[in-house]
Amino acid sequence: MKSVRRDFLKATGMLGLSAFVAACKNGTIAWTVIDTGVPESKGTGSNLRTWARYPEKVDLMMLADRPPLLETPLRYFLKDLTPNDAYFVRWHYAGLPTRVDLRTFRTQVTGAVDRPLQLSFEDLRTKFEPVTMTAFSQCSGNSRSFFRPQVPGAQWTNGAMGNARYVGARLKDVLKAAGVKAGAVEASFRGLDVPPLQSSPHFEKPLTIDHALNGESIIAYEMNGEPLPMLNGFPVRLIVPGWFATYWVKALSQITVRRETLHNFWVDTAYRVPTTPGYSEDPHHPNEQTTPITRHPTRSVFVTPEPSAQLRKGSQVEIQGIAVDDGTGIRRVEVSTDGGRAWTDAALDRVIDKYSWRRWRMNWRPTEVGRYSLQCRATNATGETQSAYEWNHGGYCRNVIQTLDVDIVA
Ligand SMILES: Nc1nc2c(c(=O)[nH]1)N[C@H]1C(S)=C(S)[C@@H](COP(=O)(O)O)O[C@H]1N2
Ligand SMILES: [Mo]
Repeated sequence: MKSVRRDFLKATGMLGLSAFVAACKNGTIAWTVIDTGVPESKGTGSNLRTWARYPEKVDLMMLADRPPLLETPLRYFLKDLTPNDAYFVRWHYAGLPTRVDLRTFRTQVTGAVDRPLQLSFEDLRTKFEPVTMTAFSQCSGNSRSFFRPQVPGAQWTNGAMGNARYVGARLKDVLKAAGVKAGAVEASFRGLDVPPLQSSPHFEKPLTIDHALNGESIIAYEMNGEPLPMLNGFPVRLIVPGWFATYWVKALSQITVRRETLHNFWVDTAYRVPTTPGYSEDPHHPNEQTTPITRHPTRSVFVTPEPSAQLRKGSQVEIQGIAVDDGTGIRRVEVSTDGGRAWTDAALDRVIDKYSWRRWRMNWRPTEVGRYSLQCRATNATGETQSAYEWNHGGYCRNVIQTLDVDIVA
């Protein structure tokens, strides 16, 4: 399969705050397919793996091209914030927005409300108190390629995640402005992307009304000090901190307050996990009871060394990684360099923000030539930690202890 490289006419560039609105007014992106990328290995459909450059993005690992599934290389996780142009991308439908006119774009709030609203980008920026937060997001299928036995679906390694600083309006304030009627049970969220067939369901996800009103979720219009990239939800997206990115609806155009719970493919069939501890089930006897994916379980991931690294005997190595949970707070990260027999505490970097990842590091001097099996294990403030084995048929919510084999050479 031929890989593609995409280029685009950048409408925004590097801008000061005054130019921000003006640039966004013409938030238009022209997509042009030009040139080929460099195939890393062969594959088809959702298992394609090559490098590709999309509009507003650096070269990312492409798992699928239409709709784009783009994975962030590990080296971008060596900083507190993941750059917008390296942030991973996941859309379900090829009919994603590539052009948004801010003069006509609205986020509608309808359903069981006293005053239906039609909010422009400007309304969201100026009529509600701005909230700034750094939050971690991750696809529910992040790291799916490591499940054994293998499971179908996008074969992400560990790069379907990132950490960014957002500014936005509280979802609660927007819902209060509309006046949520008594008896409302859910608010649901839909973006500008359209399904390929009229009969396919819009990508629409619900939160319980209590969750939507808890004051934590925001409708973000700024990401790392810039407008959101088109591929990450320009002009506004929902941020549901501590919860998997499947709820972080991009190009948010419709909020519906509901008296009855939403039922669609995305709620009833996709994005569900077994109701068992650790969402784990026997590959030969999958669990019949499932429940929607929600919060991030406690987890740590190695960032460096990279899986392919060859390190020298006797050299000083700084192992680095990230740890996340649902916002309760990471208390401890331990590292083993001998396949899980002995564990040493890693040093935790400062707390960036409640729903941010926490970075960690540990010095290591390998003394022998050969293969070392590194492992990392995070524990959060409630004592939730990671286990050695978990499996589910969707390949979701992976948080088993990571094992990273590194080769030490003379
Ligand atoms: N409108 C819209 N929002 C969406 C999706 C989508 O297909 N359409 N996919 C969701 C899923 S499953 C993920 S993992 C994240 C990906 O966000 P990103 O592309 O900004 O990293 O967007 C979420 N929000
Ligand atoms: Mo996802």
